Amino acid sequence: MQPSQDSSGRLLLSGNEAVALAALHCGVALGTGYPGTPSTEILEGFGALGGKAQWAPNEKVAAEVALGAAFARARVICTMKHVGLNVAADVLFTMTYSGVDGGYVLIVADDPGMASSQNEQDSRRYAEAAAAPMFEPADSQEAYDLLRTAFEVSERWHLPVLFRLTTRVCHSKSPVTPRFPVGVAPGETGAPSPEFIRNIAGRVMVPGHAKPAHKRLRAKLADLQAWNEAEGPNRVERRSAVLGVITGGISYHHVREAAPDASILKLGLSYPLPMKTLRDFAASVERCVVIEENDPWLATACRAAGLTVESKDDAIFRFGELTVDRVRRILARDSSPEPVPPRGKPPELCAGCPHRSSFEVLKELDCIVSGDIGCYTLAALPPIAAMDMMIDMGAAVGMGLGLRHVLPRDQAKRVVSVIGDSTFLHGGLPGLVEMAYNPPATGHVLVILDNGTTAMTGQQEHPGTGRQLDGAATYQVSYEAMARAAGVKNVVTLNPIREKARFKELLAEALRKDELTVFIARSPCILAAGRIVAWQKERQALEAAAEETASCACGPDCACGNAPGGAKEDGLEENCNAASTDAAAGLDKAGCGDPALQS
Ligand SMILES: Cc1ncc(C[n+]2csc(CCOP(=O)(O)OP(=O)(O)O)c2C)c(N)n1
Ligand code: SF4
Repeated sequence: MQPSQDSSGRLLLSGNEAVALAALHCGVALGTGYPGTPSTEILEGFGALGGKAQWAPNEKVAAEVALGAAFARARVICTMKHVGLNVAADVLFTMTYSGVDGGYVLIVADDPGMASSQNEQDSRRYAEAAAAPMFEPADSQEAYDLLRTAFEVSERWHLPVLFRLTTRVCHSKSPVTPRFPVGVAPGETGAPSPEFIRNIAGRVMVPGHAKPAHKRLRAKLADLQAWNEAEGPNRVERRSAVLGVITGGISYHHVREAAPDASILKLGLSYPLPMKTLRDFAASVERCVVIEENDPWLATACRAAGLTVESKDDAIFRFGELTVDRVRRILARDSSPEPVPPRGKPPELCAGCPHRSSFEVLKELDCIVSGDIGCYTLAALPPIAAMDMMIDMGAAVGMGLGLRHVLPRDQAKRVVSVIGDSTFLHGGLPGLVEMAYNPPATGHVLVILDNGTTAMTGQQEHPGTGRQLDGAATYQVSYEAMARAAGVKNVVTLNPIREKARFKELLAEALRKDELTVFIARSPCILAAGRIVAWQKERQALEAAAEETASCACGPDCACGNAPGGAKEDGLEENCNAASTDAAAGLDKAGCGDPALQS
């Protein structure tokens, strides 16, 4: 899919689309990430343009896959939303020490105002804490242009760099003049060819190697800061000598509209900060104001360096996105209460959504529900109101176990952990292992809501769907086999719509026992069902054709790939065992179990 250009060669692109196109034009060898609004369309767009793009089970794995590729001298992007950086933080804080051989741009999309997030954390703090350079484009053209600069910086200083977008930059469309004609060949992009060069001292971060690596990192940052002062992607726009504004990202455009006469220092590389440039600018105007969304990160850095700057009233403007009107109020030092926006219609689960039935059952049994993030979080709202807590991806399992460990027996027996399929694979698996390793005295019940997709973020594939980002068939993990392998004795798969009464009966029974039980509530997301059916039909036809030419001796459901009567391929034996174990237990492993999907 190629975007169309106007007569002057410009494209109308969102920030996410601009990054995807820039990634293609920079010769990115691999794009990896985990879905999360507002970042999701970057990887989907890169894949649609012909780039190699893939979803990882979570952001940490995505960042590690990207790191391996960058160790091999490739150009890579890794995408995630702001909270995903918490999951990837472990690798982030040490990969700045090791550095990279290729170009590594970790794209993180912040969500000031929490349009679709559980917090409004500010990723600029990660740049400083992990010592990772951070770029901050203000619009689609800058997103396109700065991605190349980010690769140049990453490759020159051998450092992974952060590329911070915010919701408005991600989703607003503005014109982009591409540097290359659309459809440029990867060989013409200037990207280095991947190659492995051994460097044990540089990549094995044991203390003896990490101590000098930390010193190298600080020296690189000092050098990069000098570059940022001299020729970094920052811009001084001279206008009024009275009012000067220091800003960056989308706030730049708000300032231009709110105060067209103000002089502006616009930052494009906001870490490490060009402190001399900031000082000179602040001294050149009578009144210098820092305008930034989220935390007072930039204002604090300016004040720590002894600059006299004004900033927003954090009691009001730290919360939510900035707008032109809010910037006008900040510049006018107006801290009067803001008008309360009209209440919109609260979101709700679709009619016919399988999560509805599951939560109706949980409600009817008066369960204490330790919940998680996904469409099903909407079950916390009236009229269902049957989820008692939700904090971060995967937390349902651990929080539920914690409740079970300390609550009085009568209450502990009502606790159930409920998690979506994508979320389970993202962050719930270690919780499952903990459940069997440190089982509460009352046992525990975990419900995995397998709707065959990552519905909340727009129906992305994941390792449980059997499809890759581009829809290509791949190995489909088995929740049933995972639960058993972790040590859970009772594993039940059912359809929460068709078998609602059975679900209620078996859940009540599981709550009475002091044992561990995992339910897989399997029924497809109504919006994704058509797509899943089409894919399953296609796959069944391909499998039938393949079976005509070759088949193993393991049975009809087997995916082991062995030739008839021949030797097993390495690593595939386990699939074979899992399939036969599930078949013996009468479980519906091959699909969602919904008749609509099996027609
Ligand atoms: C660390 C982190 N990464 C990404 C997200 C964005 N996100 C929220 S829920 C979710 C997955 C939802 O899928 P699933 O668990 O299958 O539930 P469904 O929406 O399909 O019901 C994602 C990717 C997030 N909130 N936190
Ligand atoms: S999109 Fe799918 S999972 Fe989400 S509420 Fe609708 S039917 Fe349910």
